[in-house]
Amino acid sequence: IRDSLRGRLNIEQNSITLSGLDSIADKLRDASRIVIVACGTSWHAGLIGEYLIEELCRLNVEVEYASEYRYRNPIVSPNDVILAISQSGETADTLVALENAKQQGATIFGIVNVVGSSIARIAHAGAYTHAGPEIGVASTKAFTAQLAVLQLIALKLAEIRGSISAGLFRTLLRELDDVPAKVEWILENQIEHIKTIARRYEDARDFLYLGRGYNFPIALEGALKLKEISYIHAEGYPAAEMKHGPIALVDEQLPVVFVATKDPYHEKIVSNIQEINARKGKVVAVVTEGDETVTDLAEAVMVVPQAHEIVAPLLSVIPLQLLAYYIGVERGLDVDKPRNLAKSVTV
Ligand code: F1P
Repeated sequence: IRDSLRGRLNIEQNSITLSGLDSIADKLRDASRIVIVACGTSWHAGLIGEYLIEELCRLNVEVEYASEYRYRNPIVSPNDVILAISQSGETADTLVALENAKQQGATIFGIVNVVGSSIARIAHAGAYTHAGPEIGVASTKAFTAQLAVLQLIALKLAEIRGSISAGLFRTLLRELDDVPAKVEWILENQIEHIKTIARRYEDARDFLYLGRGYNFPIALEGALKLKEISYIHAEGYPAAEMKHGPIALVDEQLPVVFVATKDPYHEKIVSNIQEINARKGKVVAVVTEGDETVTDLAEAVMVVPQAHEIVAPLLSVIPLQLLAYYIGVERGLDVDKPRNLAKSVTV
């Protein structure tokens, strides 16, 4: 995260430097919509990108699985700006989706980690995530770096389009600058505790992950990490969708992980937790430091420092990545090389 922000976030000057974005500023000012195209973890980052850009820039955003976008017949116009997100920059589905959109005149902006990769080359402009090489197959630090870059893009775009107040811009810049230290706090203070939680749930057959607003894509990502690293079936859902189906799964065997950091909908999440408790599900929650509202309702809580709700996903995903990792370790699995997964899905 620190490397993704370095040289781009200028606190003294109260500004953001993203030369790739500057080069397509005219396109972005006039764009009627942005389409985000990605796969897997990168698609989850894209969902947060949608929430950020729609909230801060009041610009229509669609998020597409590249693996579907390439096979259907989407409407693409020369006014579209496509944000392509990919850790490897080589994912075949994303590459083909972009080639199709480019042929139809869309402008492609790449958010990739690997310098000179195929997606970086096909893009008209872009911003590298600078997350360094991922050692493991499952995307983890690439995800947080993607979120950091998306935050910068949304803020810069909001500035270009004049859709953000000077006060909120300044607040979010400072909040972003504080994120690396807060992540360090989580790593220093939560790991031993998360290991204990992992031991308690390593035998579970299924997990449910729930979140609302910015925490919904984090719930999806938490579930995906658990599937990838621990081979435990896990589903991520918007918290309010629970009553439209998944609640039928809840019994005393099921751990339900809530991403329950403080935000404007906190009371709603608390009542969702009570609904799970009433059905004897095992509640695990990611909560904000100092917030006690969930403590007595959960079997276990993982704590993250306070942050503005727009920036909070960068923090709340870390305990979920650690939980998946330590459950995988407890189960004796090779967490860096999960079975059946490839670092770059090039076919
Ligand atoms: C997309 C992705 C990863 C996942 C795994 C398989 O890759 O689905 O999110 O963790 O490595 O590929 P990319 O386009 O972001 O490189």
